[in-house]
Amino acid sequence: MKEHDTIPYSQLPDYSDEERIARSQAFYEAIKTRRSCRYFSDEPIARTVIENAILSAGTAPNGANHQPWHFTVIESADKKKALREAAEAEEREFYEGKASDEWLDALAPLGTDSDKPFLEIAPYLIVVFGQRKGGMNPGDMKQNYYVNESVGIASGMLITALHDAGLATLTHTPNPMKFLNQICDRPSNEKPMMIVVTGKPAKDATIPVHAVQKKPLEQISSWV
Ligand code: IYR
Repeated sequence: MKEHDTIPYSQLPDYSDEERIARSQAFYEAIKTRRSCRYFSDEPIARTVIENAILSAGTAPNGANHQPWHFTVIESADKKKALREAAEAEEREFYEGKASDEWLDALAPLGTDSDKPFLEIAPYLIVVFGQRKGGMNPGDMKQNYYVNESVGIASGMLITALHDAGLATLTHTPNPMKFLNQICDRPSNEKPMMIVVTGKPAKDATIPVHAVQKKPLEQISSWV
């Protein structure tokens, strides 16, 4: 097959409207139980689950199909410790000065602070990188396009796949997070976008009530 050939798009099942409504409803029921979790169990999780979720993320729509992402899964205790130390140092600066009062007020209902024990407790920290340069093939150094959008969508799909496998996640974004390149041994043209902390919730995990309130359909959509 050559680069410009086409193949039929024939993989979508032809559901009835009724089936589509039932399936979309069931999906909503499942995804609305997703929460950002800040209390993890250290129970191990099979590596294949994470690999499958990354494969799912890798199917995301993206610029020119360059697939401008890389996922580093941190499982070693030493690396987790190094990441926690670096992230907490940034977070201390954030909470103790860098963040505006308005920002701190907005975070108050979540009860977050600079202490991030989950970074050492959770079995996996998936660090998501966006590649400014790359292309389809290993070694390519072509310009990539819509990197933020592409990696944002892929990260959403990663989180959705992990949730579907019954795992809790937290998107964690210390700022700045360039230290992740060194910990993950990634080149400097890759931009760390977020850490997806992954595992089972701790037995006594709680979530802030603030996080449960979702905007109703009328507020988040309009039909024209
Ligand atoms: N990165 C910090 C602060 C933080 C910022 C936002 I916006 C949040 O929704 C949550 C936290 C932290 O992780 O504590």
